[in-house]
Amino acid sequence: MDQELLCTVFSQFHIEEDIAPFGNGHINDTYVVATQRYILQRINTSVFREPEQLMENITNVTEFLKKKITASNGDPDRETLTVIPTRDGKPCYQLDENNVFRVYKFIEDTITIESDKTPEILYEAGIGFGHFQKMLSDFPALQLHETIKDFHHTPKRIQALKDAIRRDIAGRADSVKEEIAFALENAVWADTVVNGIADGSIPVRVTHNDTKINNILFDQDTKKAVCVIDLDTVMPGSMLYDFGDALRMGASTADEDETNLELVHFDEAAFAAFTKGYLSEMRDSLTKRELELLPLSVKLMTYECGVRFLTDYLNGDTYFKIHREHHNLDRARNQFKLVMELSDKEPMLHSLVAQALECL
Ligand code: ADP
Ligand code: GN1
Ligand code: MG
Repeated sequence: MDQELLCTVFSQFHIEEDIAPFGNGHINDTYVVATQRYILQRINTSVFREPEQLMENITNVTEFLKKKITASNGDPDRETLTVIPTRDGKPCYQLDENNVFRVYKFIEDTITIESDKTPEILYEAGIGFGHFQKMLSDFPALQLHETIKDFHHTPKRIQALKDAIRRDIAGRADSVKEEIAFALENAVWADTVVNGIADGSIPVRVTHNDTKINNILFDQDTKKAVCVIDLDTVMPGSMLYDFGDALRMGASTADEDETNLELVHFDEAAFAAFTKGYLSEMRDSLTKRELELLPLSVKLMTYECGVRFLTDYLNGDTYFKIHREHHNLDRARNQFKLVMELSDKEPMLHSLVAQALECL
């Protein structure tokens, strides 16, 4: 976007300059000006249709977290996001229908991890997401707006795939018969979590719903998890979505974009490390059923993501940003390779969960 326009947008936010007298000079008048860095984000309004509801969720959740962080002697400006309101007190600035902006305080001295996922980082990420969920365990989940309806409703994602196959807008269905067959054959266990939520055997909690490891800021020196970010999809859901989605990417030996499937494997050591960190925060809150379903949740979220990529490919790449022609197909294949491995590894993952519980 144009720099001048960005400056105009930024000037709509309530930014306080801190200017104070400084030093003991006898001649000049000396002041120190404290400056703070900020994050300015344009909200993707084609994905998030109700940005005001989305910002209401984020404001409520971060204010709730700030109280908890302060009560435990943490730093509320560092351990959760700080929404900077506009000059007229709104949580976002609407330039026009498609240009809605928000500002957060920049959290300094942190890094995000893209591909360098060591077991130590996975352990810290488990603590980070587990702690986030634990702090929100008494937030009234049903007060949150559903910012994307049925976001992790896997059967509806399968239905969307079937609709895309039937419409075949981009004329690609014939060329991906194998991937379509894989997706539809595996659909049998895909309703486990939504059914559990519907019959009450899986509790509804506040969930993040997009727990990529790069949605945690880590301290640049200690590499400890500092802050969970990217709160656009915070909604009522199951913790299984967050656990599974974090390991979908976190425990893959390759990036989601990797096309050489020989390099794509599910790494049990990464799973064990994340699980230990996550359960160190959440073990006392989880039900027996949730614990039982941890291994399946990883396969489920990986499968669901593969289905979403394949659907977008069939729809002519309208949702996920792509950087090359068959990018979404490559991503779907990558995810399905992991699903195949995860089916074989499920018994092993159960024993790793049991081991993690024993160690706590
Ligand atoms: P997206 O939804 O596009 O993934 P994010 O909200 O995750 O957007 O932000 C993108 C990147 O911006 C993050 O990966 C992180 O590097 C950086 N970032 C976001 N918020 C902050 C913040 N408050 N302080 C420092 N860096 C941030
Ligand atoms: C999107 O925005 P980002 O990259 O954090 C998507 C996730 C997918 C992910 C796949 C709102 O996340 O659900 O798992 O891509 N977010 C949304 O990489 O659809
Ligand atoms: Mg992000």
